[in-house]
Amino acid sequence: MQLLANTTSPFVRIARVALIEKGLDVEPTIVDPWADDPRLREANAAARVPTLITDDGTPLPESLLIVMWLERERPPPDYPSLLGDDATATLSRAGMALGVIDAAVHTIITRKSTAPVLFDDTPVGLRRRRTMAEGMGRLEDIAGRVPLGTDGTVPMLDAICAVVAIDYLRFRFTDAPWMPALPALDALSQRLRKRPSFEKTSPR
Ligand SMILES: N[C@@H](CCC(=O)N[C@@H](CS)C(=O)NCC(=O)O)C(=O)O
Repeated sequence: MQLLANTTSPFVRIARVALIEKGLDVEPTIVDPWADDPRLREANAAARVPTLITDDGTPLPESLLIVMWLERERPPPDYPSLLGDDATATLSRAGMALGVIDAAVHTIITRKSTAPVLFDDTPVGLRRRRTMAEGMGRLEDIAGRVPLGTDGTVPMLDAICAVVAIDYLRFRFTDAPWMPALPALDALSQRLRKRPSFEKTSPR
């Protein structure tokens, strides 16, 4: 099995955390998706990370498809569930975090193509910023009331996506004045950082 990955992508991190929590600590093969690495091009016409190549050579792109595949290949009770007993709530909260991640990645990528105009100040850029601030605010509200993804000891998809989101925002939008205070999510990130799956995959 091979995981084509880079060290900063939040989508890669979701897949890597899920793989490790399911007991598959695949050493990532680091590729630059922007340099059209031939290994990535061949496996995935979209040339995006993450792309997993399964043991029988089947390429599997898209972070959430990798999670779906894992849930099917390594199901509970033998392996921890990433969805828990209330899958609808878990998926709904994971969706909130994914909206934020998508807006953050879109902003970072589009900045490159709109320079010298700062994409962030365009109407679409402001919309993406609103998504980040509002999405994190909503998640923070939930995380302050109910513990995210603590069905047992292993984090579920909502906690994984929420921590991937906040760590990516802290990494790429350090001290952004428009970001609300996120004490519950910061605490969750600190707590999960003690797990090898989060510690090893921290963006750098
Ligand atoms: N929906 C995809 C998004 C993957 C994605 O956008 N990856 C970025 C890195 S954060 C990438 O490889 N970008 C290269 C490109 O867009 O050409 C997923 O969930 O895996």
